[in-house]
Amino acid sequence: MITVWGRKTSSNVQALMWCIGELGLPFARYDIGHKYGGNDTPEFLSMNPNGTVLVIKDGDSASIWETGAILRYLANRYATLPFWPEELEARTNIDKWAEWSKINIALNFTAPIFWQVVRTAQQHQNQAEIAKAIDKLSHMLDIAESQLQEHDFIASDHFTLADIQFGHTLYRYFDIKINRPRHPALIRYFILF
Ligand SMILES: N[C@@H](CCC(=O)N[C@@H](CS)C(=O)NCC(=O)O)C(=O)O
Repeated sequence: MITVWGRKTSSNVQALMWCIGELGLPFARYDIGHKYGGNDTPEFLSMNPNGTVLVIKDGDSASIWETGAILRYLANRYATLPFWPEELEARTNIDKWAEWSKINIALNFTAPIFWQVVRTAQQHQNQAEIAKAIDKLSHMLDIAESQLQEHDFIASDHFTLADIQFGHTLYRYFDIKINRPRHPALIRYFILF
């Protein structure tokens, strides 16, 4: 049984729950963080000194934090081909796209675009900054667009762990009101999910 501490509105929790679903793992999840609080208690901080969500335990394992590490842990322990292949070169290719998605897509989207558009009152939004951030992200998405013109999924022609790290951010990207640049292969890929 995987125990998850993290509110379902967190994009990290969404990535994890997608992974748990794909791997068919039993789980229990507790809403922690943001409006639910609970991430500044001594009990929580003893599991994750950062005070952020999410955290998991697998059975009575030690606590694990950092979403990327958690996804890799679950994949190492429970996944099979082609989601997380054993062969080093194939696995590293997936890991490369997963890491790229976390660093380049999630970071360039969440704070500079999502928080500005969704969490900031309209009168405080800086439209010029938002447009600049969309332009910066767009150059990253051009790389994904080229990859998706060649492959069905972000790392290869199969659904893998990298699609969870990439796809969970797209869910928000396509859900909010912004001027999105044209990326037809990206749209084709997104509607698969
Ligand atoms: N690098 C960490 C980031 C953790 C993080 O910043 N989590 C956010 C939610 S996505 C958080 O805990 N925010 C404060 C809160 O929800 O109270 C990871 O990938 O797990």
